[in-house]
Amino acid sequence: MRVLVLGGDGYLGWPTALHLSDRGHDVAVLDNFARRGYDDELGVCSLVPIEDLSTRVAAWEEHSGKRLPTYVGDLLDADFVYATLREFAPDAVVHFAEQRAAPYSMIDRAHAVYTQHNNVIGTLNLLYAIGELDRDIHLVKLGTMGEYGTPNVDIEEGWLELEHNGRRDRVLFPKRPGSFYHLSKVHDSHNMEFTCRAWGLRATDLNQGVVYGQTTPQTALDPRLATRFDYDSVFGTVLNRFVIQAVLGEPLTVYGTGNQIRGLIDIRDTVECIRLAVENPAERGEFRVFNQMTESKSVRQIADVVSAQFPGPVQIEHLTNPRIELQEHYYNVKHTGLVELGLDPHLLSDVLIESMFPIVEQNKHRVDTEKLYPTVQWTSSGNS
Ligand code: NAD
Ligand code: USQ
Repeated sequence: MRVLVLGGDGYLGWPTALHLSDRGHDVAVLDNFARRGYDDELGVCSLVPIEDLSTRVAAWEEHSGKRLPTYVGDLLDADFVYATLREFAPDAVVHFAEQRAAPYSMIDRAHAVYTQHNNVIGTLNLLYAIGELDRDIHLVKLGTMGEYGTPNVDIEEGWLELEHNGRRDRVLFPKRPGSFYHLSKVHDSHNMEFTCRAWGLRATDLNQGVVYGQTTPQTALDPRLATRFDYDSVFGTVLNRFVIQAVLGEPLTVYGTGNQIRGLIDIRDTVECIRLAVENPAERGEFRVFNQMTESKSVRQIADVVSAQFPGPVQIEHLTNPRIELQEHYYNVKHTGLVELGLDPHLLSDVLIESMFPIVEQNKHRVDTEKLYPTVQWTSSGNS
């Protein structure tokens, strides 16, 4: 299949492009390098050095014999989006290309507006381009488990069978997200569901949990193929940060009680879930939702696993939670759809965490420890 990967220079987009290419698909990559710009703005960089896109693509061609066409531009530029779809003519578009850090979206008004404008309008431009150029294109879009929040009932895969005052209906599962970033994903989901209903588009919304890990079989082939590994308090995600903090001898920064529970997924399962979604498209007019996570753990449990595996002393520090989020709550998520398509999950294991320690050890001199502590407060509206 011809697959266009939007956000293909990012943490997940790059290894996904390689995985799909490795499995025989004709893959192209689109990105505007906004993510590299946030590094400059925040004064941080990936723990593992990453090459520029042209070097990455050349390295992949050396290893695989396959050339990944690249499209450098912004999803906010509708003409660019239309021109790219016309030229590459994909069967599927995998959409990772959004601002994805909750703390970044909560810095102040300007960052909240940027996040929602970038994410919602970028996706809307894409929906229009697919709607006008080729309604057979399957949109595979990265959503997030955080769209649901932490409701006091079981979380279904996107849809809920509802009975109310003696009548029944199938409705989108109620959403209660916890940041302006997570809200942007809810707005995207509604826009996608509407275009499936109104225009007969086919779309899969992948409500993904927190990703951990940095290596896939393809990125491991050559250091020039490495994907990014974020450690800072804005873009670093919880398990990756705890592994890095352990190696640095810094305390693991558990926010609040640490009893807040999240869905997790290994980066190798992320790329495989995308392949499964691409190769098993939604029907025309169908808005299909999968919960893309493989297990649930509390933040404190994650800290305890990392601490138990690290072969040295580890301190766990409970910080005042900078976020507004429930810290004691029910959490039970249905996530069978991708397993039914063939996913065989890598669950969090001692081996996995142990394999992450050496990567951090090799690169720890690149860490600015001042960037480890949280600076963005959910209760503050910032200086906009
Ligand atoms: P990332 O920031 O590393 O990658 C996103 C890429 O999209 C970047 O390379 C960026 O430059 C590009 N981009 C952003 N806006 C763009 C625009 N307007 N036009 C063109 N390119 C643009 O993020 P990631 O961690 O790889 O996440 C990818 C997707 O997966 C995001 O949508 C995110 O919300 C979702 N997701 C990530 C995680 C996680 O733990 N990393 C978990 C769940 C869902
Ligand atoms: N947390 C800590 N200590 C830390 C960092 C985080 O206790 O040092 C806690 C947070 O308070 C939160 C949980 O860990 O309760 C997860 O935080 P995170 O930063 O790992 O993840 P989050 O902000 O939710 O965002 C990440 C990605 C985002 C994706 C989301 C999936 O950045 O793109 O959408 O995970 S989910 O959480 O399922 O919505």
